Parts: sequence; C-alpha cells; structure tokens
Amino acid sequence: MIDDTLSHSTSGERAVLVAVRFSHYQKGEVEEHLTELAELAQTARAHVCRQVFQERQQPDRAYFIGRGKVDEIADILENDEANLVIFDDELSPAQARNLQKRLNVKVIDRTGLILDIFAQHAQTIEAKTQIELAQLNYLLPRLTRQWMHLSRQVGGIGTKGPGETQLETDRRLVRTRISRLKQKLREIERQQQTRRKNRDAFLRVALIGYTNAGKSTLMNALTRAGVTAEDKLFATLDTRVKRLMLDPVTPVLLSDTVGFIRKLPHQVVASFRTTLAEAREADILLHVIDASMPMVEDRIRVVLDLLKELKFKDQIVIPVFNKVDIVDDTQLMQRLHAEHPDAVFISAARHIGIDAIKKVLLNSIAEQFIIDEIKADYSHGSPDHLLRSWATILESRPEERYQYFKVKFHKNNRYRFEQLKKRFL
Ligand SMILES: Nc1nc2c(ncn2[C@@H]2O[C@H](COP(=O)(O)OP(=O)(O)OP(=O)(O)O)[C@@H](O)[C@H]2O)c(=O)[nH]1
Ligand SMILES: [Mg+2]
Repeated sequence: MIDDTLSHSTSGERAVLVAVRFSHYQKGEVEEHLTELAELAQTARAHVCRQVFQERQQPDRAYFIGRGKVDEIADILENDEANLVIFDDELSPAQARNLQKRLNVKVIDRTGLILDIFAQHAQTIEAKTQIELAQLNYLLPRLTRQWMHLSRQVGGIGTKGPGETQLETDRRLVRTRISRLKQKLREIERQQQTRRKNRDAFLRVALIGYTNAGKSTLMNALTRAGVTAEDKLFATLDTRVKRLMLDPVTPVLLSDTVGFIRKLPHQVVASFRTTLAEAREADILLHVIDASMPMVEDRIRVVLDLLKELKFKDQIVIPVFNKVDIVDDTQLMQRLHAEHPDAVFISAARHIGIDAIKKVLLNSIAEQFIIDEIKADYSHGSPDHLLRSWATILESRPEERYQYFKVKFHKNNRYRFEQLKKRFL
C-alpha cells in the first residue's frame, strides 16, 4: 500500500447513502441496490445514518444529483452528525470534487467503498497487490492538487523533473507504481501457472457467484476445507483449491474464489484476473446463487455478464441455488425450478443437497469428457506435446514396444484423438 490515505478507511464513520432512481430502473431495483450499498458500508465498518433517493432522467454533470438535493444532504449531515457520503453510482472525479467542496465531508462512490473493503480484507500478497493496482487505477484520473504530497510517500525523492508540475510528477509516480504492480502480478501468475500445470491430471471445478452467496460454505461442506465463510461481503479475496472425491474413483480439484457484485468497474474486475485464473481455466463452473435474496435473476445476470467480460471460456455452468432452508416462498421456488431445470437446490450450511451436487458433477463429466488410451509406437516419436495442447495426460508409462497414455479430453476433440491414434499406431 502506498499510504492509508489511498484507502478511504470508512471505519467507524457515520454515513449517508445516496442513490438515484433513473427512469430505466425497475420497481424496487434502487431500493435493492441501496440495501446492498448499506451492507457494503457496514462491512467497511461504517454506520449508516440515512438513505437518500432522487428521481432523475440523467445525472447532473456537476453534482450527479440536483442542487436542491445537495442542500438537503448538507442539512442531514448536520442533523445526524454524519461525516461521510456514499453514492451508489460511480461519480466522475469532478463530481466527487464538487460534492466534497460543497458538503465539506468525504464523498465516495460504490467503487471507492468496495476498494476500501478489499483493502481491509486482503491478506495474501496476491490479493494485496491486485487491490493496490485497482486502487491506483481508480485514483489516477482523480489525482488533483490534494495528492501533492504523494511523491514523498511513494519514495520519489528527487524525482521531480525540471519544469514539471507536482501533479504531473505524482501522475508519473502512480503510473510507474502501476507498471511495477502489473509486473509483480505477472510473476505471481507465472508461478501459479506452474502450480496449475502440476495439477493437470485432474478435472477442475470452480465455485463462482455473487458475493455472500455461500461459495465458501459450500466448499467447506464438500471438502472440509476450513475456509473462511462469513456473513460479510467479500470475505474471500483469494483462491483456494482442494481435492474432492466425487465417488471412490473420480477426484476433481475444487476451487473457491472472490465473489462478484454489480456495478463493478472494469479496471477493478481486470485487476482480479490473477485470482480468477483458476476459475477461468476450470472445466466446470458451479454458479452458487443465494435463493433467499430479492431479485435473484438480476444477480444471476450480473454474474453471467461478468464471466463474459472476464473472458471465461465456454465452460458448462451449473446453477446451484443455495440457502433454500430460509426460502419459504413456494411460488418463487417453483418458478426457479421451472426456469432452471438443470439447477441443483441446496443448503450448504445445513448440508442439504450436497450429494446431489456430486451426482450432477459426475453426470456432467460423463457427458462432456472422454477418457481413453493410446499406445504410441516408439518408431513414430512421441505424441506427448501434441496431446498436451487439447488433452490432459492422466497416466503415461513406457511399455516394451510402445508408450502408454491414458488421456482425458473434451468430446469435441474426439476426431483429433482418433487421428492421433491412427498416426501413432
Ligand atoms: N441460511 C443459510 N445461510 C447460509 C447458507 N450457506 C451459507 N450461508 C451463510 O451465508 C453467509 C455467506 O457465506 P459464505 O460462504 O462466506 O459466502 P461466499 O459466497 O463465500 O461470500 P464471499 O466470499 O464474501 O464472496 C454466511 O453467513 C453463511 O453462514 C445456507 O445454506 N443457509
Ligand atoms: Mg467466500
């Protein structure tokens, strides 16, 4: 971390939340977003005093909300002795500045708040590096004179070039730091790739989903992994991998990772590439969905959209509706069953439906993957490197006349496999 001032450190502050109800929103949507924002604020240990709404066609250029609303918030701040304003939408750097000047308290947006939580929860070097990168990317366009002190903190003594303004120096320092962090992440990614290669013989299943859906609880239920599962947003910020036996002869590697959330800006998502690599390369995704939340479909869409944005390959995604123990709306359950016929309904916390997940995974593997063998005659060389580009070698041993391979590959590669087999006969 460069300095604490970069993370907003909302701990113990009294916050007013602000959301704009744009005309394209559905009924109840803004309320849901604001409830989530309040949860985020509480996770960041801020106390929420009040929630303020405004209906608008489009954001005000200078203040995001109308001037009258700004005055109203100023009064609320005084009456409630609040010292922080959090907007549900992303503010432009200029809007944040104008609001801050007018309201005389710290003004942050959803992204700033999420970054703050990430910074508070980050424990591994990888998570810390990614968060600092996200913070700096977020900060860069927001650098103004208030960051004049930055050069001293980044250790940029004597870095001020002739004729350069302090602001330009600061921007340059941030950019240098950004490229250093990117390099560090590339190194971490390389190490992980090597580690993943060693696990090549396994099929890989990744838990993904909205934050707080119960991914880590499910990981624990399936593997007794002992990973942290908590009723807070972004409890998990790194990736854990555990072996899971689906039946006595089918091991897979199961991974748990960082959760998704709506309105996550691109640069924040991008900086979590390293952590999400394991999930991106998995063979099957279990999409854990909290069935007890309002607007379930909305959250499902957020996750599926993010998968696309993060360039996940076209894996099979199995929907897993969790927390059915606290859903008593039978109509909702019927609708979910009807609309997601391939889904599994479970309670990870109560260990309900855990075997059903294993069964669905076994079926999906049987449907998608083929395990077969090749006996490659030594006279034709080795098919090793050819195989590795689209298949996983599960077993390989030299026999007297041939090299034996047991391989796993996606059924789309059946033709390739047959061709290879002929060639090495
Ligand atoms: N009632 C109920 N609560 C559950 C169930 N599964 C998980 N929870 C609770 O939901 C909260 C979030 O669970 P986690 O497993 O931490 O969720 P996560 O998806 O890993 O969340 P992040 O890592 O923060 O993204 C915890 O308080 C769990 O106890 C369930 O089946 N029923
Ligand atoms: Mg988790």
